[in-house]
Amino acid sequence: MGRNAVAFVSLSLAIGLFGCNGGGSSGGETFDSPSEIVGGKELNVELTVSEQRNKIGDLEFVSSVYNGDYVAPVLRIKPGGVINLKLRNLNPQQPSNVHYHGLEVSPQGNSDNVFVQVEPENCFEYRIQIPENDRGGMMWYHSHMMGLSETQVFNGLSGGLIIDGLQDNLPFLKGVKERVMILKDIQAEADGTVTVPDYSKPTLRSINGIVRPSISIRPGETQLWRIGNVGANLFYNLAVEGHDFVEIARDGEVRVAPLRQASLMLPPGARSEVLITGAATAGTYAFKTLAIDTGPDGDPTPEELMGTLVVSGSAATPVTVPSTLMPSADLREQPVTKRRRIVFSENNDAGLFYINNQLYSPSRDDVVLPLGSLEEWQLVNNSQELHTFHIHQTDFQITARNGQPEEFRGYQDTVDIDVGGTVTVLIPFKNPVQVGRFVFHCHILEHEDGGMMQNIVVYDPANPKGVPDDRMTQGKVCS
Ligand SMILES: [Cu+2]
Repeated sequence: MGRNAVAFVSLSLAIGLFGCNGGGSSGGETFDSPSEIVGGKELNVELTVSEQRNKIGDLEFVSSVYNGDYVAPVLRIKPGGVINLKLRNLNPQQPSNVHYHGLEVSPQGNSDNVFVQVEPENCFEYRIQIPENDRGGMMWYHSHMMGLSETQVFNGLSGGLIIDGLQDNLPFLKGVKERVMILKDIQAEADGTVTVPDYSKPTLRSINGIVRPSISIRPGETQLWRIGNVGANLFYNLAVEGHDFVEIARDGEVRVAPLRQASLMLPPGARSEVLITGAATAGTYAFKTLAIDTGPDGDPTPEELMGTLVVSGSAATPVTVPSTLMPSADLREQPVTKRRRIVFSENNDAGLFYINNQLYSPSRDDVVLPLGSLEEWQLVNNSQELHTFHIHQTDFQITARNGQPEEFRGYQDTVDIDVGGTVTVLIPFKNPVQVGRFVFHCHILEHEDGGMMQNIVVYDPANPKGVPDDRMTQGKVCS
């Protein structure tokens, strides 16, 4: 939080203001999947950014979105495939760009280059080469426009991206019903305009743009929920009354072993792929995001109803989940090449957010390291609110939280750091596609835009001058 640190309006008032459809614990619209653009080894897609009127629940608003819809299309691609994405920016006021969150792809040129700036009326053609060895999972794409990320993602410039293959690699998932869930929230002024969120006011959360959907499942039926927190700032802590989640992938990375959880914490930017099995007893069960203590300076995050799980129909046989999923290399067995301390702090009143006491500068390279490194970073939260560390072009392994060792569960690309706490991570920089200049930052986008981001350069020791400066990459007038 950094603006308008005012006490939160009560949830009942929030519901009253929005006049949420369904108006209570159930009776909302039926769950529906987001639209998809499905590619095989090649995905050719055009995303047009423009201001459009949309309606979520009873809230009508005009915001900057992809292809006319508040819920952008989910992109599907196979491992080894190529995404050819043409971004057409018809927003008359703001430049934009696209970041491919979670992908271990090149940060250079027209690949996943966050320094790209596509001015109004201009176009840019991205080419993203998906690794052949990707094991499948849920990623996402969103605007990463410096200083405007919060505004643009909050308006609607974010969507899901699924790399196929999870079901092939985990055969027990064959025949399991899949539900993609895109989580976002929106607020609008009285005239329907959308700017930046103010969490002292109510915000309207939705799943695939549906407010409090009812989600059906049979007793004993196991479903795969692929959940992405693709909003600008908010945390989610999801729970379904009477049900557990069995997490099989985090941030698009298959877990070493399944992890049963009563609630599922999703910091901004995080994804989780979970199995849920319908209760033996038919009925309706509340699907909530639980209250989260984001710290004295954090955004209010009260408990809210997200939807309703409706258990009905003939009984099904639950899927048996094996005790191990897919092996991954435990990075603790490899030598660390360098240790760093990355401190998150802020001047909350001024809305300024720092990493190692510095505000972001695109012209300054903060971390420079050779390809082949395995670094250990201690992430330190020296502020009075949660922060969420995210790094581009790689995943990391958590080894400790607040000084306590963590069991190895697999890799991820996003992690929250407790107020006054620490998280220790091992980050591999061993894949030649990582060579280039990219960023790490807090994924609370208000904080990223407010300075909590740094540049990192990975160079090839055999060619130390071989990192091109892509920081002035521009779009062209659309043809
Ligand atoms: Cu932050």
